[in-house]
Order: sequence, then structure tokens, then C-alpha cells
Amino acid sequence: METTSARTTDISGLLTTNRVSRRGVLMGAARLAAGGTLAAALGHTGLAGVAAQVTPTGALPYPELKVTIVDDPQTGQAFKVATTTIPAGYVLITAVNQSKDGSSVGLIGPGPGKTMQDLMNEAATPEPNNQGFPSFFIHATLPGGPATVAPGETAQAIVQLAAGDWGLWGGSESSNPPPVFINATGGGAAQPEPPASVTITEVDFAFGGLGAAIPAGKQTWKVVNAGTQPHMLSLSQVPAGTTLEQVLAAVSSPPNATPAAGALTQSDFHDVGGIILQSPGATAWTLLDLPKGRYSATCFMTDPRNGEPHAMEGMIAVFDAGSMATPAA
Ligand SMILES: [Cu+2]
Repeated sequence: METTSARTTDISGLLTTNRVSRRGVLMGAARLAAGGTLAAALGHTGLAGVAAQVTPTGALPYPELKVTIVDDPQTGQAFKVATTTIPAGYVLITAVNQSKDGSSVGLIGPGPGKTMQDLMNEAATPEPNNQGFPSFFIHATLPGGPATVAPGETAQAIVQLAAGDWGLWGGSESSNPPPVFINATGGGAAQPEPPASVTITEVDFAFGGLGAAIPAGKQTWKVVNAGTQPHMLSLSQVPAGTTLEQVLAAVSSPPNATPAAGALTQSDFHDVGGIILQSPGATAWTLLDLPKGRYSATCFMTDPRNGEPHAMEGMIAVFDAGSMATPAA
């Protein structure tokens, strides 16, 4: 049996690797928030925003917020948006990753009964070590957004935005994109729920729904957080026949360790999307196009109770798309 300290060391290592670290994204957000960047960005940008340029989304009857991720010499990555105002309700978030690294685009808003200023004040307030996870994320409203967008690729998610103020956050383990603020207006208009062929239920700590036969090709998954902590669904294609044990080993090994013979390396994981952090009770939809093959599903949220990534607590699975093979979960 591993000792707790040895395991913690391993986990610290895994969290510094670009491939597996999504917590780096969160820590980046916390750092910039603590530095007042959130407040400064808000003061600079203002919440009034520019004129809405809502793009019709073809077959999908939702307003689209297109976010282009670019390399930035200061912050690693930066977000560019065509508009900072968007109708409330279901919103299609399109993340176009033009940077050289993977990325994610999440949304964050004040918790129930709170304002964006409350959220920024909390974010800027030093807090005791909360197992490395900033507590303002726990208290915020996290509708989700496109996760695990490979360099040069585009990923889409449909989220539900109440009228009010939202911030875009995300990036990669090695980037710190300044937040971009979005104002959702109006709302109440009747919109159909996005049609989905697969429903994934996130619980503390597992993914439900991956036991069903997953087809190959274009599809939409409904992702429901039925747990008590924020969760995420990070999807990557992995070599055929990859086992859960191999994925677990890959996310557990220190970044600079020499991989054992036959072990998976970063290049064995091709990111295909998913949903970045969503609050308990939140539902989001990920638009996927899955070539026939094997995939891993992982949550890298940090459990604030013990500092463990959720993956190490059971939120890790492998499955096949386009095959009747029984998935392991
Ligand atoms: Cu989780």
C-alpha cells in the first residue's frame, strides 16, 4: 500500500504535467484573482460591453458566444470574444483554440444572491490553504463550458446562463488568460432543451452513463452534475485497448518520470472536448465528434476536503465509441 505522503507527492507531480493538469487552470484563475486582475479587468472592460453580435448557429436555435484562444506573450493564452453581451438562456459556447497548447473555456458567476463584486471580493481575499483549491470557486456559479480543447481545434458546449454577469476563465496549466466579462441579458424566452443521445451523470465520485453503447460520430451529451462538488468531464482519445489501469497510471505518474515500458505517454492522449467545471445541479451539453475508438473520461477537480483530484477518487473511466465492447468504468 502506498503511504498518504507518497501518494500526495505523486499527485503533486501529476498536477504539474500539462497533459493531465486541469487544476492548473483553476490555480491560474485563483492567482490572477488574488492579484486583483479580475477587478482590474472588470474596471477596464466594464460590464456594459459592446454591441451584441449574436451569431445564428445554423441548426442550433441558441445564441453563440465564440471565444478564440490565442497565444499571449505575457499570459500564455488570451481569450478574444466577438461580443460581451449575450441573451440569457441556453448559450452555445464555441472555443476556437488557435494557440499552441490545449485549453478550456469556463464560465463563472456569483453564487445565489451574490453579485460579481461579491465574487471578486472573495477571490481577492487571502484564504488559508484550502487543500490548494480556491473556495470562491466552490461558492460561485459554474455553468460549465468547453473543456480539453486540443491545439488548433474547436470544441463546443451549450450552457445555461441566467441574466447577469459572467466571467470567462480557463486556459491551460501553463497559461493565465485574463478574464473576459460577459453580460447575459433578457431571458425567459422559450428555448428547446438541447437534444442529447447520451446522458452523463456526475456524482461524488464517478461518471454514470458511460456503460451504455456510445456511437462514433457527431453527437451531443447531456452532462448533469448530481454531486455535491463542482465536477468536470475531460475526454481524450487513447490507443485502442487502453485499460483503466493504464490511464490511472498515466495520470498518477510524476511528470518527469521515465515511463515504464508500454506505459501511456502524453502523446497517447488526444483531447476531444468535454465540459469544464460545473456546479452541483448544473447541466451542460458537450458537442462531440468521436472517431471510432477508445476514450478516457476524467475529472481533475480537486476535492477540497483532502486535496485529491477527483480522478483519484473514482472519476476516471475508459470507454469505446462505435463498438459494442463493454466499457470499463
Ligand atoms: Cu469531479
